Amino acid sequence: MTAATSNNRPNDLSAFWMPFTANRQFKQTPRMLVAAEGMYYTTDDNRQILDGTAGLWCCNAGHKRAKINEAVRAQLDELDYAPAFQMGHPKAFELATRLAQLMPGDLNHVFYTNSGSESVETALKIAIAYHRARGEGQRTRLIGRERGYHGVNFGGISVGGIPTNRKTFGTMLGGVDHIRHTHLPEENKFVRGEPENGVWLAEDLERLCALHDPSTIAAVIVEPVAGSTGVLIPPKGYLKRLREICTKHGILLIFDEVITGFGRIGTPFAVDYFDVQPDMVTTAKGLTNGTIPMGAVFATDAIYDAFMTGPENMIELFHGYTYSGNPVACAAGLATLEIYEEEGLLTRGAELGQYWEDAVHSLADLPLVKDVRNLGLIGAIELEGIEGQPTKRAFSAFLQAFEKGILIRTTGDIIALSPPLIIEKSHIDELFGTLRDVLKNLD
Ligand code: PXG
Repeated sequence: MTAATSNNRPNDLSAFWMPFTANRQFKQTPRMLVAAEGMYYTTDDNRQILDGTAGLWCCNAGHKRAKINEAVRAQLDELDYAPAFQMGHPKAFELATRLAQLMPGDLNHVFYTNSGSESVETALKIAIAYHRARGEGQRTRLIGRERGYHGVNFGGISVGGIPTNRKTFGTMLGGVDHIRHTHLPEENKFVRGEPENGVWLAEDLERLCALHDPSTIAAVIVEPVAGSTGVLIPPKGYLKRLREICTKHGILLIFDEVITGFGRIGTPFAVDYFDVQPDMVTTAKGLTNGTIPMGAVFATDAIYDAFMTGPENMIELFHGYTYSGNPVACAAGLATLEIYEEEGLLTRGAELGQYWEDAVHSLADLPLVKDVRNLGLIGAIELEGIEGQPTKRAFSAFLQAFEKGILIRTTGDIIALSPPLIIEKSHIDELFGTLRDVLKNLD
């Protein structure tokens, strides 16, 4: 096997089993990124690719940010690693305090993880343990939603609702059920922003409460805006109604903000945008601008306090990761938050939102476009699939877009866009100009 240098195409691609990738197809015609700066990636054949997806929804401040890089370098020289259990280091506390200040309401406690998937597992476990700590140990059921994405671990795929991510992996966690998804393709076609129709979809939670008895349900987890499934914007009032039903039945509400967190929809969190206060929030991605893996679960005072009982020498929650609050990740997180604040990035999506919305919807006239959706700096273009060959048309758009110099994401026959929040109007023009060219000529 030949060793690769960062700028040369490796001779052997077989050892790396690539995640969520058509390995055989990719390895026949690899697409390699070797550098990135600002809004652009550089390929190994030295082409500039406009990043329409912020990596995988994570590089919200754009690429190669000097402040983050310097903070990481300095941290490695000062304290590379500190044990995470029964020991601390200053930056973990400093970052948690800053995060808690950024998050509205009384979501004042932060549990560190290394990814969105781990944040989800952590929140689900805390939910069940919280009820038990309060003497409601019968509350063990977890409710997710059809088409939901909550990462790839067993808890996450159990509450998740994307069939391909579940069907080959056995029987899942017990005691999980799903409310229906929020997509109304006929009523809400080509809607700009939040659809007017569909608040009633939240009542589906009452159906599951009646079926299971609400006193057996620990938590409901939803993405405020469903991302991975192809961007589904919640109908107006829907999340508020979910909150009301959860509160009425003593069920915890968890917002999975792995995508919506850190400015994606024009406010720091979806909690701000929708003005709904969940009991826990899961995050990752934008927390460190994608540089060093890190996630964080936010919990309310009430949840944290419920665990702070019993003998003080006892561990209150038997959960955590070797890398929970890793010093290098904390340094990256602190520097990232500084950039967000200095550059006003967490509200930039609101300033640019109208321009972005007009650009996304400018594609609605193309014959293959079946629906267009948007919120903040998220956009989705749903294509007519090719009969009997789902995903093929959108993937071919992805390949052509990459050839023409833009990076987009596809899921099924839906194109999802989520650029770095530093995007300028000229980049939006470039992105949608190129995408129109691609879609116009697509088979
Ligand atoms: N929850 C949500 C809502 C997510 O979107 C995860 C959990 C899992 O995060 P990790 O860090 O474990 O991957 C995610 C991840 C896409 C795409 O293109 C979306 C994700 C990941 C990769 C690609 O839609 N979301």
